[in-house]
Amino acid sequence: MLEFIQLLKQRYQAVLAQQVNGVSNVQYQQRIDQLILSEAFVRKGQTLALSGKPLLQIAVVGPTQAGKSSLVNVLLNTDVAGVSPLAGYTVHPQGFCHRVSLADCSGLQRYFGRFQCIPSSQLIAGRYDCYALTGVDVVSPYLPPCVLWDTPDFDSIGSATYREGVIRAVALADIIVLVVSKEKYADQTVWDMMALLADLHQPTIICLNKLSQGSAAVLTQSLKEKWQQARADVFPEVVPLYYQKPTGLPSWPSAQQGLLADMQKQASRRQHARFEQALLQKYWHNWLEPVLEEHQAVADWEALVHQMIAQALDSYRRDYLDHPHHYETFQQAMAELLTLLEIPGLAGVLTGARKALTWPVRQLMKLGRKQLHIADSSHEIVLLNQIAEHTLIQMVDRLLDRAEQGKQTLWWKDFSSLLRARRQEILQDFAVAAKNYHITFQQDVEKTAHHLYDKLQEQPLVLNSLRATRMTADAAVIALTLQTGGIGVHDLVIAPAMLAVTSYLAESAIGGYMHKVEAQLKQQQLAEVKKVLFMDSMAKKLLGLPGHMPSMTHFNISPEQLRTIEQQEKRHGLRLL
Ligand SMILES: Nc1nc2c(ncn2[C@@H]2O[C@H](COP(=O)(O)OP(=O)(O)OP(=O)(O)O)[C@@H](O)[C@H]2O)c(=O)[nH]1
Ligand SMILES: [Mg+2]
Repeated sequence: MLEFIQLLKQRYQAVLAQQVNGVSNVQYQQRIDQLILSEAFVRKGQTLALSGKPLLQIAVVGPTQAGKSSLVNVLLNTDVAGVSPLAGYTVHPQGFCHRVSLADCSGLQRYFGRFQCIPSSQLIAGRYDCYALTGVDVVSPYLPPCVLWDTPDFDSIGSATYREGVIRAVALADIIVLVVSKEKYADQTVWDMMALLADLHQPTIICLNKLSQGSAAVLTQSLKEKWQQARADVFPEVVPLYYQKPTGLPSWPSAQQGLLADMQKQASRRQHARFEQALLQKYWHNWLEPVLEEHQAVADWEALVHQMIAQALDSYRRDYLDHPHHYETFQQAMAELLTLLEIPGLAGVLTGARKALTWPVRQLMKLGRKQLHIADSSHEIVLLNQIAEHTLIQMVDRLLDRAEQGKQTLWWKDFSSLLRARRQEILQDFAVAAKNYHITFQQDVEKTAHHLYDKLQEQPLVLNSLRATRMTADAAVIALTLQTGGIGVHDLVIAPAMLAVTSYLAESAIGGYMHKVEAQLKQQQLAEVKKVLFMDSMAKKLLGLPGHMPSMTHFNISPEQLRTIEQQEKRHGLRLL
């Protein structure tokens, strides 16, 4: 699950960074926050499971200049945290170990993952994937043994660059100390953050900083209203902090000295797994919305591919198989048949040519040149290539139509560019496959010729009269000329002698049989063209295209990936969808 959340987060970030039109920036930013938070919370669960006695983690959070770092110093009674009047001063999560040894914190590195732990003196602005842990040699009356985290703000202009660090530190916390000043407490960013954290069920206190005497009650009431708008849980305890002139620091009221130690008991670690599941379940559907929209687009694309291929096959049937002037394959079988018949007198016709032909004919056949020549001159191949080209042109048009329909516009636009870029390659592969199909299919043509020949032998009357006619001798010469490369396949279809032989046989005693084998040949041919050319070559490439969409602008998470993760979670008892 962790890897999947990371993947989803990266894709959201990439898509958002491309400033893709039509994408709701605010919504995507919110989802990125939810993903960062959930990733961190899952990591926390793993950390808790691995450590026997987990350390208490307290995070001080709030908007910039609220006095977070100052409060950390107050709670620790030192000046370890950097304080400055410059907004966005703290930019890295910094943990201070109070009555906890640094060695006990070693498990935290696993939690922080790609974030590197470096000494606080070496933290530099500009590199945000790091955090610091510092041992503090004091015993604070306000704190139980814990790691106290000073966190960066989440509202300054620059905070987007270090936001992940804030959320990491905040999600780790068992207790949240929200620091707001009277200037900042009403900011929407504060309450968005509090709303986001609600599902983590962390016990929280609110420190109202930079107070002037007498203003606490009014502000607390207003705070309560804000809290209730953002969260469903009980309004937390408020700690009013007043400025201490001599130290320049706010002071923690003595009446609430033991507050943080008491809150420890409320930390609900045992329920972590339940909260984690609820968190994922809450967001899962929303997170996947653009992923599922892409799946829908891919499904629409697949339907389009099948529809267009069905149309292509219809054209093939209409313009080739069922076209009286174009269908040449059966005529090739007839030509083969003629070479099987030993036609008297043919030798005479060919005497001159025969000597010259015999050797090269055999050689050519051995090399498969006969098939090549037939394939090169075939009208069928020309037509198939035309159909393929026409199909792809139509597909691009259809994709642009989809883009204009307004749903998933960018996906369809990018996809049509992808198809245009790949079109030539697909057509070239198709042309190669078409030629190979044609050559291989000659075996079926020859088989058909042999069936006819066998049938003729059962009808000696037909066979003999066929052998004896002049038209047969003429047709046989044409057949031989085709096979030696003298004419193209299409010439065969229009040669009168060939037509005469075909109609003679059609009207003879084997006419019915001839029609049957012709129909069979066509059927085999259609099945072969469909499988080898349109399914295995064209459809396969077209259906694989969505996988080549750029990951910078699209989620590209396959239904299989999604199914795998959902099943994996189901085994852990989590029903995501
Ligand atoms: N007047 C007054 N100033 C305060 C108080 N607490 C902090 N400050 C000042 O407010 C400024 C910001 O304090 P920080 O503690 O650095 O605030 P922060 O929330 O850590 O700010 P970032 O790190 O920028 O997010 C500093 O100049 C502090 O001296 C207070 O209680 N009263
Ligand atoms: Mg600070």
